[in-house]
Amino acid sequence: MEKLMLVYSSCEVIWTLLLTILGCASCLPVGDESICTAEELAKYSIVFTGKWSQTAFPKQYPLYRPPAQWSSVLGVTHSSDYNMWKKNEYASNGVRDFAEKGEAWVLMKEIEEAGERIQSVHGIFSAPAVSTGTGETSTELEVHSRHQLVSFVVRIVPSPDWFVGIDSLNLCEGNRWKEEVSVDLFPYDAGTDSGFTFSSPNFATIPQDTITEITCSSPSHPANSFYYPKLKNLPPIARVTLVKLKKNQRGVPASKLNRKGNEIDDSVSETPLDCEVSLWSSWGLCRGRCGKPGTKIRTRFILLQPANNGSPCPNLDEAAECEPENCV
Ligand SMILES: [Ca+2]
Repeated sequence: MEKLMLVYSSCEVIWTLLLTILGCASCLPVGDESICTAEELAKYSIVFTGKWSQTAFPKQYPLYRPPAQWSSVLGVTHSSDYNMWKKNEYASNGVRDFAEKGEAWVLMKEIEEAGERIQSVHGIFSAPAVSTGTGETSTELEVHSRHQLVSFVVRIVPSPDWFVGIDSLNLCEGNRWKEEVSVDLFPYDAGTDSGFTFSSPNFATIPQDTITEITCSSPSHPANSFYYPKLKNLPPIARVTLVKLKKNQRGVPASKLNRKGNEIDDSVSETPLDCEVSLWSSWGLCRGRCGKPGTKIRTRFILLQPANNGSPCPNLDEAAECEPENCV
């Protein structure tokens, strides 16, 4: 593990395979779903692509301090005896630290312990952080026929405790390894911080809640950064592609990377954002001459500027007839 920490802290080694447990895995109970008779080892490239653009997610899109970006990718190849994280279950302390602060140490310790205790882990992998919402990062990983599942997490930065990731993606299909798998990613809430918006201050959720998917309607609160009541579904906020590498091959085949723009999947999502205004102020004083109708005015202000052809803002002031008071 010392070696593992060192490698991770160097931030340079993209491909790491550090916990290799080959000895006794066969004496563990194995569920039917995890029987893999493919070749023992397979290598994959994994490419994480952010799709967190201001066009796709115009509401409260973080532009400064910090602008929208992604943490490093932290992942593990494992058997069905281990779960890094799971929807509707409680996040481990490690996942909490990673989702809230991008700190990997506790999570790596948990993975190491699972590897030692129940030999459910084959290796850890990590890829560098992504400095923009739409950037890309990649690394390689190795799966084993008894550890054919891939899980990872990437923190959404900035956010209270939000992340994207994959839970137990099976790369084996009977007697063969899958050639290529792409998965659209959507935001999750780790259930450990109650902030509503990307830049909410720290506010621990007590008691801790389970991990939930954030959708355009849940949590159902207009203040939520992903709340788009007119949408049916959020556009994907990221995408991950795993491509099986040939033996001794390093890096992602160019053909797999250069076809962006030709796929419907990669079209740019434009999410309309409607204008939101405050409630009306109370009516102002009635002004006018005695004996004649006067005018009073009330105002409201813009809470959210519209974007991408969302409904424009309505009038921000309104006048009404009234009877002047204290007139001369
Ligand atoms: Ca939360």
